[in-house]
Amino acid sequence: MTRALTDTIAAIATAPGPGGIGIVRLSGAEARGVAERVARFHGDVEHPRARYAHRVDVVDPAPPHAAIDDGLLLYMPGPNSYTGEDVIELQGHGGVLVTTRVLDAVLRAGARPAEPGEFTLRAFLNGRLDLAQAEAVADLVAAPTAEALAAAADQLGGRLSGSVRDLRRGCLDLMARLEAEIDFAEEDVPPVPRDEMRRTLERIDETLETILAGADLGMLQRHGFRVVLVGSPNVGKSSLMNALLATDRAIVTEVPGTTRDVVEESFNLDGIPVRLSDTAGLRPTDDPVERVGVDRSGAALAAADVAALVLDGSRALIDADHDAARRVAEAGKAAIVIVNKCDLASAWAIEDAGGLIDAPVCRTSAINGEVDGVREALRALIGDGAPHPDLGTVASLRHKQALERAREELAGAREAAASGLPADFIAIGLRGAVQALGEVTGESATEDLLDTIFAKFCIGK
Ligand SMILES: Nc1nc2c(ncn2[C@@H]2O[C@H](COP(=O)(O)OP(=O)(O)OP(=O)(O)O)[C@@H](O)[C@H]2O)c(=O)[nH]1
Ligand SMILES: [Mg+2]
Repeated sequence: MTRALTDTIAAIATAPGPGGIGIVRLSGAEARGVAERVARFHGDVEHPRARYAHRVDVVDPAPPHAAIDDGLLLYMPGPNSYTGEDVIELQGHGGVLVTTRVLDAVLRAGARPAEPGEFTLRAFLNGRLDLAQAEAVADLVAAPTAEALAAAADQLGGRLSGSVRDLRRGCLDLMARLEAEIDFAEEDVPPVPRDEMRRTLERIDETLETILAGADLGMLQRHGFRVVLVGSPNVGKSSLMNALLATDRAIVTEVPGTTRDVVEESFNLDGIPVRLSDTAGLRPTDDPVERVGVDRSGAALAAADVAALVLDGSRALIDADHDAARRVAEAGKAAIVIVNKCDLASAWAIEDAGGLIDAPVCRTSAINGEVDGVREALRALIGDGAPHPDLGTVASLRHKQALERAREELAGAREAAASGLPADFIAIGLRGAVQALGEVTGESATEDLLDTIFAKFCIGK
């Protein structure tokens, strides 16, 4: 990705497809000049006024200036714009072709196509947003649940950034005092009292620990996880799928071997998007179609985060159940056992499930819609750490790892302090922590990191 901030970029900012309004956005020093080459103002207007909606005809920049669209032009001069640069929005009719033609006209008038996330990258590079806030823009757009949306809005508002900046400032302050102690040891600079330093380091570490305690839930709210229903034929996997989704998504019949393909759908588990897969019953078979289905069950099991082994409580366990249990155990991932058909008389004691596989067991009656046990078992796998309301939510692995690294570096500093090592040794850990914390908010982000982050954005954002 180029880092030239001097050129003027343009992209369609609205979603592809027909809509009420289609917006082409420009950003850069030439935004206004480019726009004036494709816009004919209504009335006696030569240059657009800042933050004013002008009625314009959008025309081809080349003679004979054929009309393309008519709409509104908005001019947001830098530095008080989204990107910090001069920004122009051309709002026209939201057809796919017309919006594409407006963009084409703007490009021929001197702008270049924006890369994915380049508007937000510029906002970051111009100090309008820090890195964690810029990442929240993408999270906000992609939020799969209300909880993920609230967390992204909170992060965009700067709560996590504020906490991390406070911690970084605390480390920087201590580091500066230690460096003064090192540099002016001969002079009258008093050493930093070690007790006070220890307390400060402890406080910073405790805050980091509190923030990180909510990270797993924060990340799950954003990315969700995959659960696969596996088991021998006819135990009620598809019925469970339908009951959990509260729809008739998967085909259910009394014939063993009904499901052939993997059926996937998402449901909301207390704000966490769960991708649920129903699979073909596992059994040896001569039917070539069913055999492909069984292979696909194996692939779905391999791709899942959690395996749910489904058993039929109303009939004795068969070889295929033992087989399925072995495959789940061998997959080596988090697992739960669902004993289904509990509305019927049980043919075996639920404790026997423990002999099959070491995993939490729940009982269901899919046919009666009684599947809360599955939700509870899945919820229990996640644990109960929750994001701290005042400190902000960690919702990305990148942030989690950077904060964990900061803790490790601080542990080094604390150890050095505890063993009475000279100030230089303590400063090394502090410097590492400052670096790691700065990766969250962007003070110490490398170009490669920025490229990776912004490449995941959509074009026009
Ligand atoms: N009594 C009772 N019957 C159930 C229950 N769940 C499913 N069934 C019945 O069991 C039979 C098989 O259900 P499915 O959901 O198709 O089972 P499956 O595990 O998806 O089967 P395959 O796709 O063939 O592997 C159907 O006749 C269902 O109505 C339940 O909780 N109680
Ligand atoms: Mg099925």
